[in-house]
Amino acid sequence: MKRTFAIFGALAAALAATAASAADGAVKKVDEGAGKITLEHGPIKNLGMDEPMSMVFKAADPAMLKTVKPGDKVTFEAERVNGQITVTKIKKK
Ligand SMILES: [Cu+2]
Repeated sequence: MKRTFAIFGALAAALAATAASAADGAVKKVDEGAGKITLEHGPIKNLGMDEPMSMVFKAADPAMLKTVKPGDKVTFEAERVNGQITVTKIKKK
């Protein structure tokens, strides 16, 4: 029983460490056909990106690409999903 709790605690700590944190960005390009979005973004701590850059992200849900357009300033969350850097949440500022 004690062992079960120790494993659960370690798992909770691991999940907390990889939890997505919100990042700021600007939409450069939206490719609905490919389900991808290009964002110019600030630091994304959970992905180890400390420098601002412009890059392509996969959209977790293609529907989210209809909510933003090039030029929009956004806040978003991104995570590595099956090896692909994926936007899991995006919101126009
Ligand atoms: Cu990046």
